[in-house]
Amino acid sequence: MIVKKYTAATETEAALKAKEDLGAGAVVLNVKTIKQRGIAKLFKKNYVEITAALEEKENVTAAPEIKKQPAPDYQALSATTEKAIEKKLDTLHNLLADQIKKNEDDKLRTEEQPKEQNQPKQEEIKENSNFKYLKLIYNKLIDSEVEEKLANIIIEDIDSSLKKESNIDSIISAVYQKIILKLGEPVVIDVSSGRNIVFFMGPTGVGKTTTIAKLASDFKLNKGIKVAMITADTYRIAAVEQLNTYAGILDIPVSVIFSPSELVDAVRNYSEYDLILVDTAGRSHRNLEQLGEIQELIKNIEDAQSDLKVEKYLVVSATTKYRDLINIADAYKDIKDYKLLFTKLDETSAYGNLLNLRNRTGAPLSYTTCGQNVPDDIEVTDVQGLAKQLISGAANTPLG
Ligand SMILES: Nc1nc2c(ncn2[C@@H]2O[C@H](COP(=O)(O)OP(=O)(O)OP(=O)(O)O)[C@@H](O)[C@H]2O)c(=O)[nH]1
Ligand SMILES: [Mg+2]
Repeated sequence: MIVKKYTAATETEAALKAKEDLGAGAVVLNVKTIKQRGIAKLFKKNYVEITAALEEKENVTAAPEIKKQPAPDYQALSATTEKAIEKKLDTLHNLLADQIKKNEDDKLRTEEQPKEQNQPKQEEIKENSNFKYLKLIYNKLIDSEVEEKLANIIIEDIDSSLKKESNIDSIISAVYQKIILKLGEPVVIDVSSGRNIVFFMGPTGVGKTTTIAKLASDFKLNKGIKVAMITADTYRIAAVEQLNTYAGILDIPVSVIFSPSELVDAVRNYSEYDLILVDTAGRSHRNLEQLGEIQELIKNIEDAQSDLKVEKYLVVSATTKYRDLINIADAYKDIKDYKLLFTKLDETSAYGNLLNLRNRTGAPLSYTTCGQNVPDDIEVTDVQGLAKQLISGAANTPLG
């Protein structure tokens, strides 16, 4: 893993610098505003410092003995970033420290009982402090509903890269950074380099239409982009009315289409618009015929070879069981290059599924929504916040 710091006037500029230097795979670990102090305040502006990281490709053919040596990049990482990250993780540290103390107290209490006295203390011998902390963090990840296999991989990776008897701060930092790299940088709608048509697909009732309304509002009112909407959801009268209502409030045109060929015509009529948001009817992942219709819609537009960039978002609810999410993702696997958009984060306290599905599909995260309010309850996935929540176990305070 390569970790470096970049400074610039804004977070976006600093992130761009990181991407130029480390490549598109770079992810932001931490953002800090550096305020000028004393007399410098008069002459210099505040600036932003970001810490970015790039996970190097794992060498599949590497001989096993490489593992024996401490990874040099990890050492560099601790030195350069620990301070900033430790600060951010203060709360987490306290929480884990409390938990450890509680575990130790419990252990002492158990040991005081005469029955236990004769038993060999094998566990204690085995448990060096790294093991103890990692076990605790592992339990927190499981509590956050990170799938067991993935939690094991994360913990084993960290374990092999740690110095013996590392302190809790560097262990938390290492896990935090690993999770951020696994979550990756969110990918969102970008109209800066040309016109976009964006398809929203996914199971019934997850919040596709509501999310479209939130995004339409943000792009039109906050970013001044010309937005149009199309709905292919003609299965329910109420669905068209729902989108029409939002369109009316936002003063955005909306077309209703009944077939893939009508979509091409509707898009042609919107040649003046920079962003076209397409709502599709909720599809059961068990109904492959309906899924085929969505594929056809997208293919028709891709084949039409207009100047439009075609983007796809698979909208899923954070409250859905992981096993069902896997089935949903499998059903959509023929639709290439989609992004994952998680809704209803306000209705769950365990965010493991975001990491699980991101890891399983390889599709980037994008936005998350955390309530029914249009336009407010949406944000670009807060990867840092999410990583912290995952390490501290099921969330007490929801994200967003
Ligand atoms: N709590 C919560 N509710 C949400 C969120 N997003 C949408 N909803 C609600 O979920 C319900 C369904 O939302 P829709 O936008 O109609 O969902 P859809 O995916 O378009 O549904 P279909 O078109 O029927 O497939 C509505 O009551 C929304 O207000 C969210 O982030 N949190
Ligand atoms: Mg809908």
